[in-house]
Amino acid sequence: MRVSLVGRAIMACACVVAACCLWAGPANAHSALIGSTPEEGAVLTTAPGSIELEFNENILNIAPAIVLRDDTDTVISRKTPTIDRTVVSTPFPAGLADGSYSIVWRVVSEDGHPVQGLIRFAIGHPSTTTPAEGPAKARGDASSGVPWLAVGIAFAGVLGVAGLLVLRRPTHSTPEPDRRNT
Ligand SMILES: [Cu+2]
Repeated sequence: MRVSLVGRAIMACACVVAACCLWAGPANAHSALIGSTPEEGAVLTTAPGSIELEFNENILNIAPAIVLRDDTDTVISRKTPTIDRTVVSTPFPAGLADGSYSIVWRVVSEDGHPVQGLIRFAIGHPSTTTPAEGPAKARGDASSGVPWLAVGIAFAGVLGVAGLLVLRRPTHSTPEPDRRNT
């Protein structure tokens, strides 16, 4: 009975590690943006009440960021957004002038990989000057050591369970209350 429990625990750990490695491996496992307010390229008649980003899977609450810039690349707002499962949002600043704006966002997807992107939009009408290219550089470079955090947590968990199993062994030789009928 106990051997099979230990065996099951080891099997479970092995499965968790295998699943974790497979899961963290492919780059296409990152969370993807599936919708936003404002949308990329939108020309809004009025400013939205909030900036909302919707992803295809839950977002981890690890240093999310939404930065709003105007057409001169000046930062208008840089607040820590709220995460509600797959939706990351932050209030939109009131009283902004018509023109072009850009949003740079960065979140950590459920698989531990950071993802980021750029959304350009305009309120009223696009600015006559084109936005600076600065935010575009933030795009694409999503590589980082963060997946190792998940791998590290998984191995720490395995070591912890293994440690518990080892620690529990000596107690098997001492009589336990539920063994009085053997
Ligand atoms: Cu990923």
